[in-house]
Amino acid sequence: MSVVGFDFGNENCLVAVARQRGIDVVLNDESNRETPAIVCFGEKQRFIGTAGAASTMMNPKNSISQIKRLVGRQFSDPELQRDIKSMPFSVTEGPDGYPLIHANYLGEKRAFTPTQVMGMMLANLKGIAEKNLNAAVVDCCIGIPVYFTDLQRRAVLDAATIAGLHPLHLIHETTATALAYGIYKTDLPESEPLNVAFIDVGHSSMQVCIAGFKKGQLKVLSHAFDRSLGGRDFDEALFNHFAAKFKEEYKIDVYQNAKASLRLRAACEKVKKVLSANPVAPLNIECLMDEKDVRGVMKRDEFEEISIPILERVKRPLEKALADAGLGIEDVHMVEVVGSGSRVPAIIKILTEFFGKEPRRTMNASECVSRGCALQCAILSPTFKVREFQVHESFPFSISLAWKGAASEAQNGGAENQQSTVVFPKGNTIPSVKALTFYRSGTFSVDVQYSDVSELQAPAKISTYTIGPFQSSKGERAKLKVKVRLTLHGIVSVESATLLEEEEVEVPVAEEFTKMDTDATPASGDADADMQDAKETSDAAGADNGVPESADKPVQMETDSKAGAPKKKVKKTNVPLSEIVYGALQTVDVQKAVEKEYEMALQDRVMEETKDKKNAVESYVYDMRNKLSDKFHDYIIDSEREAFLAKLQEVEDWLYEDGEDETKGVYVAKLEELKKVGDPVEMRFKESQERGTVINQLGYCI
Ligand code: ATP
Ligand code: K
Ligand code: MG
Repeated sequence: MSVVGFDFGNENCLVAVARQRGIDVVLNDESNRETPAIVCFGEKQRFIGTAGAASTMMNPKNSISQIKRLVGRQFSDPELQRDIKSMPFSVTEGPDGYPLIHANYLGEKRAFTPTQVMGMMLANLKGIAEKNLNAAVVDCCIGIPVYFTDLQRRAVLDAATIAGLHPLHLIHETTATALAYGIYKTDLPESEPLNVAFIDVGHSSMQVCIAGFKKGQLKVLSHAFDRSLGGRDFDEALFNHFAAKFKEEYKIDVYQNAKASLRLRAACEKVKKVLSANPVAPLNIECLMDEKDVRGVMKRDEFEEISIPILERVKRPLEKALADAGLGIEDVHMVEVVGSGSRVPAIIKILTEFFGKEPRRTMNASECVSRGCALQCAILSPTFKVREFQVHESFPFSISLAWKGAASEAQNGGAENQQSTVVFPKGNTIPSVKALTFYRSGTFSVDVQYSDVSELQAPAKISTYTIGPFQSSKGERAKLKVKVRLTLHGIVSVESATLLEEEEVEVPVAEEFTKMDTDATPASGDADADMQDAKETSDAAGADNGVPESADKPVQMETDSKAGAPKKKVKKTNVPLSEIVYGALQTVDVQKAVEKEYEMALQDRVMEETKDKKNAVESYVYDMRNKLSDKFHDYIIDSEREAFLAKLQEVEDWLYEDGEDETKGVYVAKLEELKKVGDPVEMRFKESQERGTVINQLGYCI
């Protein structure tokens, strides 16, 4: 199996692989460690990653970026609405209320879901890993922001499926960073934990994680975030500043021109980076719009001035992380800053003031997430031996189960009797399984929902499960145990429903019973009416050990075969379950997307090979022409040389005219045609080199 970690950034992606000697961040085809998260749709193929970034300026409207902002979100999401305003490509509302991305591809208007586009990018990253490992990559860990909703997490899994990847763990980016920080430390305390605050400021968001480290383990104490505070916001502030300035000074409105906007934004990003190390930065763009060259300058003071609305928001997640961890400033022993967006000096200033100590940069700020992901993958992989290190992850949201009360079931119009209970409170360990007991007389449904949507831009309801049909033997309300799972990826689902029936059976020993159904009776005196219907029975992670009732044995009897005294036993029967996850792709749609991706990848490969073959013809022409006037000169008779040179010229002209856009086979044939003439010349030259003899112009040995 492959051991690979992916940091899928809103701007930059990194791939780390585990080798026996350690973790390496690998280079892409262009020898960069960072791969831009861009897909550029072309006339004949897609350009992804660095190639995509290179095509963006030529083809801004068909260059899709910032996909992390779009996956798993409703079109009406106000954050998405704000984001798409500054995106140069078209995003519209699909029939399901989710965004569709439009691009011209292969000369046609095409629409793609954000999940599909993310799949394209992941496939590209998978290819980078495969080239470096020289092996197929399927198993992996992918970093995700801690604030990703259930739906966003599902979208990442679907994107991974489209890319042919199988994530063993979608790990929170800051947790991956904390893991990469702690696993190599040999001086971690035995008892009192070392508390470290990790702050990641990326392209579009800021995340904070406070973790307590002890020898051999880390415990996440809290997560906090601002979903819309990152490096790009500074670019945008500069962009708006210069756009207004140029409108006045040069009478140009860059907002009306996708290419000019893109160029100005890129220039503003550069200005921001220069200002991280210098007090002043110039901005010059030739021919920005209407053939006008523009000039400007920005001082760091002024930059910080126009960035105040952004900088003011940095403190909030810090305060929240501290409060949720139940720590005071003095309890935070170390502050580590990562993410390239944190290079803005004003951010460091705020962090220093807040924590009363200088934040440190002991980690590789751009690589730590991918390294942590690869480490986590190595931990989960049976093929790797990794230092013993436990990660206790904490879930950032509170999840409830909601249902209509059983009391109303009997009465007419009791729809209002909506009840709910928190199944996984905020801070719950990941992964975890819990069981609830319901007493029902017929098919019923439960909703999985966020307990508190104030921190989220998402509808409260995640999914609905219909449980049934089932038959109670006595015709009364049946007792059902419903198991809910919070997976390693931070996705919640109802996993199984089991009908529990007590029966009188002959059994000799009683000890068999003690291990099951401690929840046999609902708490009758409970003030909360909900508890009549549902009762939490096990809460620790894996208390149920996550062992689902096996599907092929729908009826399980907890009885002993030996005869004995009559005893109450419980018969367990699996109850059918149907699931609706709001906004999630259906399995068939994912499968269709897998097929489409395969087709597009094939088209890309054919085009790449065609380009390679065309290039081979072109370089043969140049190379042979040079050699004919140089080292091959004396190995071909003059008249033949002249003819060959003319032929080469003819092919060169053809490459720029009729042969510009040919199929792979045509280029292969053309190269063969040339080689038929050139190869004998080359052979005579080689033979003479080997023999060290002089050969006359006719190619005969003297
Ligand atoms: P996210 O984590 O939000 O998904 P990402 O991981 O792609 O995004 P990073 O690569 O960590 O983001 O950071 C990218 C941001 O860092 C960009 O906005 C970029 O302009 C900014 N950045 C890079 N270098 C510097 C610098 N020297 N000074 C200021 N900002 C910088
Ligand atoms: K990154
Ligand atoms: Mg990042």
